[in-house]
Amino acid sequence: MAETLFSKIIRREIPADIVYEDDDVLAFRDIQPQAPVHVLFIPKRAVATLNDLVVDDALLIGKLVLAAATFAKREGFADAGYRTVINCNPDGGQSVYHIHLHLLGGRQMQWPPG
Ligand code: DGP
Repeated sequence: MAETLFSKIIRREIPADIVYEDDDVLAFRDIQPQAPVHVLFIPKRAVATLNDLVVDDALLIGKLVLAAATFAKREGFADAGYRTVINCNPDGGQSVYHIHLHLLGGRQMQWPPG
């Protein structure tokens, strides 16, 4: 897959407001926040889209979700609630082709999202 700017963020070649990191996952604040809290959780091993996942990636994707929940608890808004989103391809609104989980919190979310 073609490298994206998220690989440069992982390598600290471009700046980002990094808020969480473990061996497999990095998280940083979205540059265009859609909520008071808007953090992107990415695997350090790049996968382009949800469509490219294979069974061996299941643990990695689980770790993204767990990292988001851990962050929400740590920041104190887990009980109030939040939304997680993974966009896929153009109709899903994906613009960066390094899979990422959006964590949105700090306000009431609406449904349907539009
Ligand atoms: P998506 O549309 O699901 O592919 O989300 C990509 C998100 O990435 C979008 O909300 C804006 C964010 N983004 C794009 N470029 C940068 C960047 O250079 N830094 C940060 N922190 N976020 C970025």
